[in-house]
Amino acid sequence: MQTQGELVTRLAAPGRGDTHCPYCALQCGMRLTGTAVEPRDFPTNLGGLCQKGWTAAEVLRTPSRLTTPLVRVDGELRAASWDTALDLVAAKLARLRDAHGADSVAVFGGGGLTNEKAYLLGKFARVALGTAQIDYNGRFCMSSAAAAGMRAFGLDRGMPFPIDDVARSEAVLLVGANPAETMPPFVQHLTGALIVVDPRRTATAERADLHLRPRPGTDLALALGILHAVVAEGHYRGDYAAERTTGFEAAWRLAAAWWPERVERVTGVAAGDQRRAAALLAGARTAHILTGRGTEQHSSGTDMVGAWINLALALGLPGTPGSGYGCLTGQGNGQGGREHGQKADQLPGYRKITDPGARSYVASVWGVPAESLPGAGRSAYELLDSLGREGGPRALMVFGSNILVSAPNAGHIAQRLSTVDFLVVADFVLSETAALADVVFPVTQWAEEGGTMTNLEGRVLLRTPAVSAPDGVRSDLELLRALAIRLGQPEHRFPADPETVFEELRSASRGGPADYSGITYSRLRAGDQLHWPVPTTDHPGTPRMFLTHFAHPDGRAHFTPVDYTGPTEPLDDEYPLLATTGRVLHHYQSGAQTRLVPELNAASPEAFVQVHPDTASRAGLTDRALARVTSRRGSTEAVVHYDPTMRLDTVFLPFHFPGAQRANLLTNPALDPHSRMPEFKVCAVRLESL
Ligand SMILES: Nc1nc2c(c(=O)[nH]1)N[C@H]1C(S)=C(S)[C@@H](COP(=O)(O)OP(=O)(O)OC[C@H]3O[C@@H](n4cnc5c(=O)[nH]c(N)nc54)[C@H](O)[C@@H]3O)O[C@H]1N2
Ligand SMILES: Nc1nc2c(c(=O)[nH]1)N[C@H]1C(S)=C(S)[C@@H](COP(=O)(O)OP(=O)(O)OC[C@H]3O[C@@H](n4cnc5c(=O)[nH]c(N)nc54)[C@H](O)[C@@H]3O)O[C@H]1N2
Ligand code: SF4
Ligand SMILES: [Mo]
Repeated sequence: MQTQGELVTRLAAPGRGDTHCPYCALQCGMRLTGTAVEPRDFPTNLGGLCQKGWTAAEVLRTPSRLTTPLVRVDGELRAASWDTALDLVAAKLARLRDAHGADSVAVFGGGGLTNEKAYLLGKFARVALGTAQIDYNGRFCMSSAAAAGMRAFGLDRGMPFPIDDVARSEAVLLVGANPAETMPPFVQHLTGALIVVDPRRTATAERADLHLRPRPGTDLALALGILHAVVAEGHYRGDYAAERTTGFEAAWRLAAAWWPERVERVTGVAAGDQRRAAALLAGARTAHILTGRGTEQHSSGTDMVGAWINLALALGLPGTPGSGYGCLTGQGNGQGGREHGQKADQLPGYRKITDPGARSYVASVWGVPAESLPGAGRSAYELLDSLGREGGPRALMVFGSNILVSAPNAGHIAQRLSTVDFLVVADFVLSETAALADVVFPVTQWAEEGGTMTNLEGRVLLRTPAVSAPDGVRSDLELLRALAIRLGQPEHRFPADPETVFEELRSASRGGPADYSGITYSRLRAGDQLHWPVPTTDHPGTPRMFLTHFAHPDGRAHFTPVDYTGPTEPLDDEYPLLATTGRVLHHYQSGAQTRLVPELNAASPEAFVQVHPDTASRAGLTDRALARVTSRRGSTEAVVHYDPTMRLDTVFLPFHFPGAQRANLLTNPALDPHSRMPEFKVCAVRLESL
């Protein structure tokens, strides 16, 4: 076994042009020479890149790049100077605040923002605007895994171990994740026995030793079935449970009723396969259970992840060297973006905004009275749903999200957005959401600016500017500073230099669960590999957490009693099929960036519905025909893709496409009670020919 000390590796200090991919949480190392991309060795990608990474520089020089602020005049967006746009926005926001109170202005952030941006955005909302109404797209992403991790371990760091532990693992159970398309270089780390849980036969499932194909929305029952098999076959690690956990008995009382044959009837996964999965995991000397959005984006997502964590605890994996449970965080800064205060209930360092000690500490760093800080605000969907309503916000500022395409029940959200008095969007391209705005600010992109990102392993890395920005654009930090000053804030309170902002973030996070106080730009420039927490500048970082104790006050991990309830929406004659949604290799999220890259667009030009040929022909549809897919909330158009490996009861749609092709016109905004995550991964639909 390696000790923490030996694990702290030092990479070669980054050289000129060295940066990281703008997209997902793998944060693959790359080098930009001019605008040509080359892969670079980094522990997550080991010299590999996916096609999105290879073509990432295209978005830097896209003809669609915004280079001047836009202001809506007589219904049309027209070019304006920075001063005009800034003065207009500040005056409008101040008027709304004076007339209707601070909560009349809302802020929506993103998990792609650097730590510095996420931190300053949270501070801008609470201090410059004084609003409680801030949340972000991470609520739509890994929030159920975060809530389940908090409940089980007392702390949420997506992977509490470095990625090379996965590479050495003898068995990996991947639940609702398709890294062969969503993080291709990650697949190099899957070298042991692989079990994949996915209703579809994905490119990842193709590589598996065992593919379990549950009906969408039934994972919780499946996890209980495998736990049942683990206990029934004598693989339960009672010694580990006694020493390191609490609560097994209560969790087992519920799981005991879910023997594999009963689970088979609910999930469609053969009892024998459940037992094989249990035996494979139990027989491995080291094993990992990793979850993705497929098992998290449900109205019972927190309990679903809780059920997989219970299984991991019964097998003795969390906090055991070489083994563990982790969530595959998705966005570039999906981890850091959930730690520094752009969440409705949060202050920097992963502190709670409702905790009086946290409030007074952070207020002292910010130089404001603790009483002036607002309380917790609404969660992302609830915030968007409240726009323009009695008591809801009348203005919205968006940084790093394209909600018109990516929010659930998108038709309804478009209607709510149309009722606000004032919509402000910062972006580098005219996303579908930006196109609706009253004011659009053109900002710098990844390779043009500095800042830190925290990848899916909790590893903090530094991006330094690799190319210069076009004339006319400013960074998000400069934009926030300019607005804050116009809103009456002292200049020193809103620095725009990333390193200065990071210095403040270090202080604000000191002593919090996500403690960054020992991280400095100079350590990162020297190539240090720093997984948080890093409480002092000579601390080596914490690649592996929980080795001696979990973060609950009793030092133990907690089993959670969870039971199967199933998806919110019933199937009936009108809506007889289950629709699930997700990603394809060539597009990123709402597609705002990747739809501008010709090579990616050519590979994946339009929305499709992946369906079993028999299911399609029952609806009168042939391969490549145009279909209408309809749910209780709306209809979308998609080209039929026959796939004989699909379940007969399930169709799949990617959510990357705009307008009438939006998968989110269908999705159900039923929210998980703990994480407030919407049920993106299952809703009832019918198929028709168009
Ligand atoms: N190419 C590409 N890569 C990306 C992104 C992107 O947009 N495009 N986005 C990044 C981000 S932000 C994220 S969050 C990650 C997401 O990465 P993943 O979690 O890998 O992506 P998804 O495609 O959303 O969902 C994974 C799988 O869940 C399955 N699934 C659907 N319903 C269920 C269910 O009920 N149970 C189970 N077990 N599985 C189910 C789907 O069939 C799908 O194959 O990807 C990151 N990487
Ligand atoms: N049906 C369905 N819907 C889903 C999902 C699903 O699986 N199914 N997944 C959900 C998940 S996991 C996620 S993460 C969300 C993601 O969906 P979105 O939140 O829409 O994410 P992006 O498409 O990445 O939008 C980012 C926008 O911000 C801009 N941008 C990028 N970086 C910056 C920056 O640094 N500053 C500023 N100001 N702008 C920037 C980009 O150009 C783009 O317009 O979608 C969710 N929606
Ligand atoms: S896997 Fe993710 S980080 Fe790596 S190149 Fe592809 S999109 Fe970029
Ligand atoms: Mo995500």
